[in-house]
Amino acid sequence: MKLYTWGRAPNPRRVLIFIAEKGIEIPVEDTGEGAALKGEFLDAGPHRLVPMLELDDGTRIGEAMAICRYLEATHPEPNLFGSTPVELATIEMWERKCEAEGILAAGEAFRNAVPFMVDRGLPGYSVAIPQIPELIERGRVRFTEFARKLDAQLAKHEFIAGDRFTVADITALCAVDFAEKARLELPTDTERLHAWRARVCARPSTQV
Ligand SMILES: N[C@@H](CCC(=O)N[C@@H](CS)C(=O)NCC(=O)O)C(=O)O
Repeated sequence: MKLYTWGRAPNPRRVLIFIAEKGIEIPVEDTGEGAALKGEFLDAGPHRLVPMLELDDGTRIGEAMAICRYLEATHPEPNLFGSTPVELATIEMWERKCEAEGILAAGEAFRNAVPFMVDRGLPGYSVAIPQIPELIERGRVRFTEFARKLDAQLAKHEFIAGDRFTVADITALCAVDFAEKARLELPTDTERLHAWRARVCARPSTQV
């Protein structure tokens, strides 16, 4: 088994933290080459994206959450996706929000701004996708809304999807840390979110 990653890119990091929480050993290959993924990795398909988990029989599983679900099924403890029906649904809801409103908002601000992402406005394409400078500000607005939503949720619970650490916290942390690279700041008045970040960053798994 092998996990393909790319430096500290946020989506592979979701899986790396998940693996560390589970205490699983999986060989990692960094597919980065300069500012892009290596050609031979892209040619092997099918998605032109990392993370990608390759099983011993050659099966390739893409999408961070698909990989994490596979690993949750093969290594059930500690549970990170929920146990009861309501917990499973709540964690899924928050994890999806953290990807859609957090990681993608930060990505919008990042990919449309940095020079090395010229013509790579969206990941995973073999054709040029031009940057759209207007999306930088939209990403900032979306990310700020997201931060306020998490802060309000943290008034009710210690963690994003309830009172224990789950995969939703992993995606939320990767979004918040990635936003920093996109020069998006957490609003100063989101004290609960700042405190949660410090709590989660103290976990050894998040040091990747
Ligand atoms: N929804 C996908 C997103 C994967 C993704 O966007 N990966 C980025 C790295 S964070 C990538 O492969 N980028 C390649 C590129 O920019 O060429 C997932 O959850 O795995």
